[in-house]
Amino acid sequence: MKIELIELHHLDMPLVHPFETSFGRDYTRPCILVAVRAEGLTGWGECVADSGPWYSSETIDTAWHILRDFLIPEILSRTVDSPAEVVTRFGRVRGHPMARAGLENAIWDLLAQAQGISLTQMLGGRRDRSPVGVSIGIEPELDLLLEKVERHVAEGYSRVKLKIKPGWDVDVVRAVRERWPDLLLQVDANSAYTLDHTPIFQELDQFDLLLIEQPLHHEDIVDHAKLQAQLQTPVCLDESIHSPEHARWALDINACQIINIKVGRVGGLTAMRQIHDMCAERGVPVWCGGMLETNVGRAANVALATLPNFTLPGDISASARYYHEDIAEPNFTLNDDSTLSVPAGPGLGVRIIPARLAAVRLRHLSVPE
Ligand code: NPQ
Ligand code: MG
Repeated sequence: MKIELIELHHLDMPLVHPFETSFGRDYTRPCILVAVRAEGLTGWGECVADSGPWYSSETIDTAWHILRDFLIPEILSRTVDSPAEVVTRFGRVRGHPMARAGLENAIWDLLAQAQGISLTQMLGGRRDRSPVGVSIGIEPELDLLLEKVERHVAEGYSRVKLKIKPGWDVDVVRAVRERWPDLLLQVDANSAYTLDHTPIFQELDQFDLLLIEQPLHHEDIVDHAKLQAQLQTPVCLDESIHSPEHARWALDINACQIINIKVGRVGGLTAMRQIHDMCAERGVPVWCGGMLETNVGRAANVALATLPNFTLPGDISASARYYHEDIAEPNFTLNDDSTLSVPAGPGLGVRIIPARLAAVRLRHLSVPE
């Protein structure tokens, strides 16, 4: 297909509930939606960079720059018939995985639509639903956190992830575990600790957690290997894994027993699938991380999490938990078995509502104009 037009839409979406992690509290969520047009079809991809370099070093503005000045020119007016060609063309660009993923994923949607198949089919997924859980931010008080867990368990989520940081860890996990002895429970530190805190993680061992996510430095694998050797609970890496190579390095030194795959953080659906396959060969489970996506990114997550080695529930909650009015339909709603269904229809299976897109849009670029 000859790529005729590429558009970038910088959005700012008001969140239903503010979300607090060890790096701050957010009331709105920005993103860049990438639209790629060819032969009367439009493919969509979501770039999950944030306004500032908090979770990752990428930002909305770095992604905009890399997309506009380096990635878009690689494929505009060219013929693209497979995602692999896009990955090859982007090979000259180092870093900036979220920017690359936004555009590569839009190409996947476009090519799936052109073939009349779903993104799930194109990826090789064989399920029609993906297991999901809920990620709960740091709350001002323990009672408020317990109320939130209560609400989400009542809604039907079978797995809960708690954000932790020094001073908000062992007591919080103990309180939740005492009240819900059988709940699938895990924690995410977003790099808020060092090896000096090893005794805290050894204390957490008693609570039968599914995993401890990214306890140490955001680029580290060596210290994580030292920590994993002293724990029963599996360490899971998130921030440290930016590519299939990082995943291999981490597994080779036993830095973790589980990997959180975020398609943006690893640079697109092709790299996502490489990491998935390599982990499957080594018997390492993976699960789909979340970045507070709109229904565009959510649809991609639900599709990719149908791959067979996504055996743990993903951070992919129902749409209504994040946004009052999403820019795409249909909304995702929770099934009785704590899953989200893959939408029917080709590609991502969601359609953009142009008036809603315009209402939350801060900036727009169209090439050619
Ligand atoms: C994680 N996500 O697994 C991330 C962290 C995260 C659902 O816990 C704006 C930009 C908001 C980046 C919220 C979840 C974010 C963000 C959370 C990253 O570590
Ligand atoms: Mg995480």
